[in-house]
Amino acid sequence: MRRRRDEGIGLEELAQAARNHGMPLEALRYDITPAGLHYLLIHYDIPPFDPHSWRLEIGGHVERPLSLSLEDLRARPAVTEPVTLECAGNGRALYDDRPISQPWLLEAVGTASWTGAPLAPLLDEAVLDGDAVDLVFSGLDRGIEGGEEHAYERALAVAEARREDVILAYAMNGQPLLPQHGAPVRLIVPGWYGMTQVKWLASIRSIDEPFGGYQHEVAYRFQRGDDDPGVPLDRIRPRALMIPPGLPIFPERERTLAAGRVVLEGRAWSGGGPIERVEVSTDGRASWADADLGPVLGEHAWRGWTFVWEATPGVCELACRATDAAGAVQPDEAEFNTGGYANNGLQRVPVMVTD
Ligand SMILES: Nc1nc2c(c(=O)[nH]1)N[C@H]1C(S)=C(S)[C@@H](COP(=O)(O)O)O[C@H]1N2
Ligand SMILES: [Mo]
Repeated sequence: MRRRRDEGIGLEELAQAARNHGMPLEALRYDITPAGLHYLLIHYDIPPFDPHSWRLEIGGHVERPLSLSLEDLRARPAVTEPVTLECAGNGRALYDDRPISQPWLLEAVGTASWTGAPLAPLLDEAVLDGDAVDLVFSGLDRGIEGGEEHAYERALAVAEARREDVILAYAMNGQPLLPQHGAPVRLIVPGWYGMTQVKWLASIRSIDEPFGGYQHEVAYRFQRGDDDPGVPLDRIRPRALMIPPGLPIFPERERTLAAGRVVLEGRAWSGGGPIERVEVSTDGRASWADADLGPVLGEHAWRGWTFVWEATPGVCELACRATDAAGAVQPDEAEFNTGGYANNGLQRVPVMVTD
């Protein structure tokens, strides 16, 4: 089931959009997104769980399987880190042709301060077998997708899972995880798109061959056409967003502002390294100038930027563009792919400037 942009959205997509809200772009003003404003993506239903009887099982190809309670995890040394999460489907509804799924515009992003136990020491305790290839993270939630019933599961290669900033998080912004964000415990893999950040974690299984689950083999692949086997999505591509300036017009959400000095502000992030440059255009992408970058909040958190604009009367189109430390630059338009993923094409904000 596919839909063209000029066909608008249908009730199935509205059902997803009503469950899974985005972050209103004005919330780009906060370094750390208040939990209630952070975007949400839940494929199936929020599963029931009891924090007192919840256990995390670590097993499969390991020498010493572990079974941990929430108290066990909380008793371990903790790490707190600001991490920007973005859904791989962010921007999907802006492609000319897309699959029917979550119809994001640009708002599937947020940055929380996540606290949890680093995963690597737990893997050391369990002692992975020498033949371990992937670790499979299973959620408590189940559903049917592509006609297959399954638990939500994603895997990581052993070396990636052992990175010191990969944590099993039990707190978000200093509070226990909310049900919708994966309580009691979720995986956080800084730099990777959202599908990796398994919520409602139930088990971690060490396996001796590459994982072949649905969310790897069918979903979350960048495929240029139906015959292209594609490659799995992994790290977040660079993107800058701005807070749409001026006043919104209800319900169209067009913008209007008075001529004069306007401070544009926004955030930029990338899973490919820290943000090194943000450029802004106020003339429909004819010319670009550098924005001022704000402080670095953390290696895997978005970076604030500001740009002073002398707005003159008329209709104009604003845009912003990020470059990361690896030299990756946001494209004008992202490349079509059948899943509607990784659309980091430029945000364009038409504004009516009045006298
Ligand atoms: N168990 C489970 N984990 C999951 C999901 C899910 O549906 N089930 N959705 C994933 C996707 S696609 C995204 S983008 C992020 C969203 O995390 P958030 O809702 O806390 O923002 O969670 C990921 N983890
Ligand atoms: Mo996602």
